[in-house]
Amino acid sequence: MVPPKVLGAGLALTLLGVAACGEDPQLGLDDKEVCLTRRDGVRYCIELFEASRADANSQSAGVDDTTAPRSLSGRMPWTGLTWAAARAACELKGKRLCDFDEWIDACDGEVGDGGLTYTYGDTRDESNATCNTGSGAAEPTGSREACESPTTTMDQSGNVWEWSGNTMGAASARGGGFRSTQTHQCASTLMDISPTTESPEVGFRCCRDT
Ligand SMILES: [Ca+2]
Ligand SMILES: [Ca+2]
Repeated sequence: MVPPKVLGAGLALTLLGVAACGEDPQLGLDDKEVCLTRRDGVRYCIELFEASRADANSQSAGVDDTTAPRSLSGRMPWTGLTWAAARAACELKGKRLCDFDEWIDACDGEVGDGGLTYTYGDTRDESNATCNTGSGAAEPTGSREACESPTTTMDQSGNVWEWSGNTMGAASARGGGFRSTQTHQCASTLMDISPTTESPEVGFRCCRDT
């Protein structure tokens, strides 16, 4: 039998190894992301959670607009900012917004045109229990465990719409929000919204090149 203190040392080394990559000095937690293959064969990483301010928690979206956003569970998402402000926020940590195909394929689980209709499946959940799609307010990131895509991203359907695209021409808000009982498909785009709109229903998540 292995002595407990040896097991403890091994665990400590493992945790150190994980924490060494992108450790946040304020929270001591790493951003959560998954790295996938894009349609052109290039690898990229997309954050698992909608972005939240560095000082957000489960009750408050925070007020710190100048520190890099986080991608963590249990934090109220950062909303009410323009597409350009969302892109700038991602750039604070060397990331960018997700491009159309990156965002969609992470949501639908299949590289290319195919994939799930909603992040949780092909049939719309009329109970609105799977994702936050039939309520009056945003929820902390990752609140609905079943609102998970095949690639393990959370809340791509519902909760808050997410700014995507890295040029003004490609700017769009995707995936539906907390009021979107019908339009929370992976391919859903918020119509009639200018990139300069600041809406409490629109947030973002960041991507990066590998
Ligand atoms: Ca796809
Ligand atoms: Ca969302």
